[in-house]
Amino acid sequence: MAWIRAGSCLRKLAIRKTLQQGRSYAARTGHSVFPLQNQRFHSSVFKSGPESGPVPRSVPLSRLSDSFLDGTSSVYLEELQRAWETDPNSVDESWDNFFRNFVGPAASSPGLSGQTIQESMKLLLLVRAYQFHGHMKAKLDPLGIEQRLIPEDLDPGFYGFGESDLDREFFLGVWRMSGFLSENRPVQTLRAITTRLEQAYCGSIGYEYMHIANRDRCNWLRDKIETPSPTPYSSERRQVILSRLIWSTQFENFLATKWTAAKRFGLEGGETLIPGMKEMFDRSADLGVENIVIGMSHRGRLNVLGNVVRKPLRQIFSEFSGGTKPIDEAGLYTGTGDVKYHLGTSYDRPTRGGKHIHLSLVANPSHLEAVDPVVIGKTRAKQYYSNDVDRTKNMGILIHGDGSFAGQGVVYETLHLSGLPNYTTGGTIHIVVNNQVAFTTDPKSGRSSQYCTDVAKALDAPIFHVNGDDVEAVVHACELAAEWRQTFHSDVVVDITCYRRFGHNEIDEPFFTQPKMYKVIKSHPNALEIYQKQLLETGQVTKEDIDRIQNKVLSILNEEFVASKDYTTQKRDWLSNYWAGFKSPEQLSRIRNTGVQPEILKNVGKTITTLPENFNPHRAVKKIFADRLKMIETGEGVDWAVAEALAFATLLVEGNHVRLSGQDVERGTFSHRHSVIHDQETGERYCPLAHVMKNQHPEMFTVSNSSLSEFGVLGFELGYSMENPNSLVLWEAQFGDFSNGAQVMFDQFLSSGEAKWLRQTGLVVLLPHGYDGQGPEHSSARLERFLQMSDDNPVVIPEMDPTLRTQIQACNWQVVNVTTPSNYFHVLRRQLHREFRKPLIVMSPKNLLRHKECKSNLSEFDDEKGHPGYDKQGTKFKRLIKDYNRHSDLEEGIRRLVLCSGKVYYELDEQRKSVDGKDVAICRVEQLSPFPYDLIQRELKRYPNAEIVWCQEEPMNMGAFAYIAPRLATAMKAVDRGSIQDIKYVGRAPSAATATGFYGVHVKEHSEIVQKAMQPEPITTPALA
Ligand SMILES: Cc1ncc(C[n+]2csc(CCOP(=O)(O)OP(=O)(O)O)c2C)c(N)n1
Ligand SMILES: [Mg+2]
Repeated sequence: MAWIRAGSCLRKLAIRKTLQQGRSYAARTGHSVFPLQNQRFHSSVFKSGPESGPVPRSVPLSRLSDSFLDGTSSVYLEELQRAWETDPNSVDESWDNFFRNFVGPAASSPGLSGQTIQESMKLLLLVRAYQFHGHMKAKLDPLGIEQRLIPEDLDPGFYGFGESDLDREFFLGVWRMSGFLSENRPVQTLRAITTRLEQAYCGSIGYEYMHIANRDRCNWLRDKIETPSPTPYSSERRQVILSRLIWSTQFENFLATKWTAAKRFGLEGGETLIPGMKEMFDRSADLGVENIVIGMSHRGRLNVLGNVVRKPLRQIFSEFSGGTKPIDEAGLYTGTGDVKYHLGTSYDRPTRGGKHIHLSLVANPSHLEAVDPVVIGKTRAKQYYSNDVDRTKNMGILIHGDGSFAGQGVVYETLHLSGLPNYTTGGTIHIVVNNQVAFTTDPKSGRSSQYCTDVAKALDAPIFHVNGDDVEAVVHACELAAEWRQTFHSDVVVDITCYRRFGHNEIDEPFFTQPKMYKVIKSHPNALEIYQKQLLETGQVTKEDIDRIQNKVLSILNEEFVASKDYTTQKRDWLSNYWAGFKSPEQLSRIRNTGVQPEILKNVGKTITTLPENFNPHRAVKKIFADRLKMIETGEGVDWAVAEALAFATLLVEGNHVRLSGQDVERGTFSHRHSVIHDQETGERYCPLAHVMKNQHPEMFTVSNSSLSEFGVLGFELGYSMENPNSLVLWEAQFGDFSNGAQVMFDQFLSSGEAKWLRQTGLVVLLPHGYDGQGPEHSSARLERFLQMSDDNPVVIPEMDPTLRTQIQACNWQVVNVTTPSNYFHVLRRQLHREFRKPLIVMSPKNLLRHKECKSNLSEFDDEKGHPGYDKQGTKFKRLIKDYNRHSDLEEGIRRLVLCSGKVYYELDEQRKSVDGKDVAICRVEQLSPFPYDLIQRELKRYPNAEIVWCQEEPMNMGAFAYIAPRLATAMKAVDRGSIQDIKYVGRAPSAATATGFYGVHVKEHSEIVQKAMQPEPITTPALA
């Protein structure tokens, strides 16, 4: 026991020196040992001092005799041993093993040495330290310039072991732990132990997994990591790996020589990503994966497109030469296009194992990491549509940069979706192309964490850091990640530590900011050179083999380059799969009615308003459902929530998938939806819409509360919506203004995705909006922003004839502010009852959810001739609701036409009633964008003498005014009803904040607005120019 304390500093130094010489402790340049301040080792344990006893003579444990065991033994151990001798099953398995190995079956031994126990425990701590911190010593940086501190607990001297102990045998025990400690080799020399630990944990791969709380998962990893000699790759495999690395390297070289000044964000310095990905995909395919959805940013994207996804090289080269825009051709919508390193694509790719795997690379904007949740949502949708219940056939892969992985919040938001029942995809594989720089920023200025991947530790995801110069290590880590994902169905990270050979892009000068790093890079051989040399030296390949592959690759690249000159863009692939038959923005799509047969309405209506017997809802909920049933039975007073549920139910009956997600959407922020109800006694949940049909697929209707994220969840739903057009996918914000946390999704994807990438989505976004005196942060969904992004032309009236109209198709999205339950029903159904898909932004109501006037009759939902809303085409969404007074086609006596949108209508109408304003007409613009020119003109003609007023509750610099004014003026001009100066504005004054925080002020402002809109005298607002 005493000798353990004799571990002096001198001894520590000696042992380090010896081990370094033996290369088993080969510390990397710049490594130094640092004290583990926060480790719980008491330093005195390792101190030498006058009280230290003599160092005992080493006795190999394997030659221990009974006499040795005569030494001191603890009472505890003796008792344990006695118990074991009586019944070996009465002690823990590890002790059983211990005694069997050290004491043998003979029951005569008097006890065990306390020294043996102490040493074993210290060795266990050493093993544990390697499992925890071995990665800190791993050789991860190809450039060798990274300064890392090696934790002190990786030093055997830290535990008191000295040089003389190296060849002494120690008892390590046999533990219920996989890997190193499970091999039934309880006795090993210290040298053997540390060599094994160094090989396992401190080579080209640094493993971080000890943060994972699950023992089985850790054991699985230990099994893989601590195997004594990982099976080396066969020479055939090595040739494949070599060939893949040659493809990766030559691809960049080729682009660099042909287009010297083009930006391509090359992969040079990280070329091993390509063989890594390919091997990962092959392994995944072997393990059952059929579909992979990939998201990645600029770095190496072209290389991935060409070499992994197998986008035809001639097409990539043609795009480099600027020949992307196809010749205008009827029906061939080209949109605005995007730069080549943002485009997406999908292909079937054969795998090494002879299978096929479908790969889709999702188009993405420049905004780093924004595509992450989109990829995950799309993957989840694929799983739904392919009935991939255990989520093993469809997988998402995200490739990140080191700077963006650490810096962008959406990474965290996406990671946190990974384990949620309605969002999980059974694990995403994350690969970080960690080139140790972000544009010009060093890691030390870009993150506070040690690794750029530390964010993933929140998830219990294993993280494999791998030296990007060691292609076989990269391949190994990638394969291991694939195995992890298919085994545990959870996220995993491969962090490829590499470098960036050139500047951020090819025309950028990296020496300006990273002179020392680039001095090293300049003379650093690339990964291919390193691998070739290694294979040649070990005789794995011949020079001829290498030349043959190099020449073959080069000749294919040249052939494709020649072919690219004649390459013409094929008809775009955006209508693939489920989208076949859908119309592009330039093709006419029939306008369909959205009314539903009355019997269907009644039937589904009853189903969704009836709760199972024996279910004990909350008293208030019971009443709500009783009221709902009455609405269906009487056909009167249908409210907002029932209208929405009817839209969902009827779409389900028609075979569509409906998915609504967002914060608290199950009950509804305003306690109006109650789409999931909870038994007050058992806590059981019941979702009426999940039982509209017999044997309805449990996910066919999905409503789900989400994590408290806007960016991540909206992105997820967007990705989900893009997979299959026969789905109504909705995201609801808690309050509309919170959606600005997801602004990138609106700006980069929803409003412009179709134009840039030719991908359609019918995603519905519900944004609670309206001025109720709740203050600046709960009033406005920032309608003006959505309208500002609408691309309908304010000065040109498009074809509005119902049989020829393509106005909505040609526009980027629809923005509505609907005022009746039935119109809400129709606008939702319209999303699917058309031959194209378009995002729909809904300013959804708050106080209208319970407003006594905001009700519809069931007859407004059906398609019965003669029922309200039925016209020549049937019952449809009303883009504009005319005044409810039965005005004829010409009303010369109306002195004012008030145009408005949203719930202010009810307040205006109330005021009109109170002042008996019979000479005022109020029209509701339900669809703000694209602007309903035809219907506006119809109303302008109906009231030829009316003063034209736009009334809104938002401040003048917000709301719809700036959008409406030029379009209304265009409509007026076309029917000779004046110009923009003739538009009168009634609404709040311009303001910095969206609303007042003082309720009294709100009430005053509100009454001024409605009074002004109904005042008998003409309205005098300063004219717009
Ligand atoms: C959200 C966002 N902010 C800023 C940028 C500008 N930008 C483009 S690349 C880049 C550096 C990215 O570094 P890293 O993630 O390490 O990837 P690398 O280029 O090194 O592969 C920056 C800041 C961007 N594209 N997106
Ligand atoms: Mg980087």
